[in-house]
Amino acid sequence: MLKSTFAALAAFSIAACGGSSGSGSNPTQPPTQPPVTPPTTSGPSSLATGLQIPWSIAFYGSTPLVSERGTARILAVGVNGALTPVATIAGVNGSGEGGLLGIAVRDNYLYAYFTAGAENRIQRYPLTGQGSSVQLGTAQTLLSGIPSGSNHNGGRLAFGPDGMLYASTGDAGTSSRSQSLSSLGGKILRMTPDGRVPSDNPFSASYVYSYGHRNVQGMAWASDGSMYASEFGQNTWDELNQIKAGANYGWPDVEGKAGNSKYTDPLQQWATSDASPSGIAISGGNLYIANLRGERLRKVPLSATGTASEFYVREYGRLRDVVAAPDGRLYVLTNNTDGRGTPKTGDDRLLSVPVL
Ligand SMILES: [Ca+2]
Repeated sequence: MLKSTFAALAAFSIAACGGSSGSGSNPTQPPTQPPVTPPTTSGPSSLATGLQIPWSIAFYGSTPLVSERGTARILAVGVNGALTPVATIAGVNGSGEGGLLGIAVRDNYLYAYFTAGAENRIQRYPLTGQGSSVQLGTAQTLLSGIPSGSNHNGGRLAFGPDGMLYASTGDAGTSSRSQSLSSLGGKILRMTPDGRVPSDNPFSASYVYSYGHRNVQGMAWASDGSMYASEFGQNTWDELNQIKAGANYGWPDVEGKAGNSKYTDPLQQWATSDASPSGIAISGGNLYIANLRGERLRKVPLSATGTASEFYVREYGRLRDVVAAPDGRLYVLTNNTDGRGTPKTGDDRLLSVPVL
């Protein structure tokens, strides 16, 4: 009985996948039958509309959570696009590009990076409840004193395959911070999930993991453990870097590829008008970059990191974040409601797009 049920399920699943591996080997599917399109290849769709300056996506189970920079809200996105406010993060006080920025979820905690007046701060909150009825418990501050400014606040949070929490910071308008190992600005920081300095960080008793950054807002890891980060240039070159512990990425001494052995050059660089890269994600051997000014999703094959292809150019406006979703798709946040973009009806939105 079990065996026959399994055989029936296997036949169903082969048919549902469209027989792309060769219809001749499957007698239940005639060669003339058009392939069934699995959901992962259907086109872009809006999962949620009416967001106000959304910045970051994280998943609590299969429920997408979205941060809003200006309102300081965390919203849960329901299957029908309903937005349920989970919490308003207390203490958020930012001007310019500051506010509630990156969020991450790990082991029933939500982590948030936000501007609190004269500093940026990282806190975590216990998560309780299920699905869109999730709630936040009492805040625990993991790290404060990250420089803040009206611009270049960094703000992305992500967990690495080593179980450590990484945070990207910006120079907050004072570029000399980036080369100073005593400043938390212009860095990628690495900490334990409860906010301590890991014993194997590259600089003793320091959160600093890499330095010489101007404004990093995207971090992701390949299946082989390699770490990548996107970085905004000033007015010449935006960068995609491979991040190594203790390395110096050059800002403000150099922008883009310098060929100077003191600094680690980017894998690839783009004119700021074509890029302005914020969130990044890795799926299926490719890296995807959400671009603000460039208003496009860019794909970089990890097997050829000096190459790229582009999607949705100027179709959805400015793009702030991209993540690999549990349903196998890419989720993308638009960023058209902060005064720099041209919002269309329904903006800002959370998009679901196929893995391209
Ligand atoms: Ca650089």
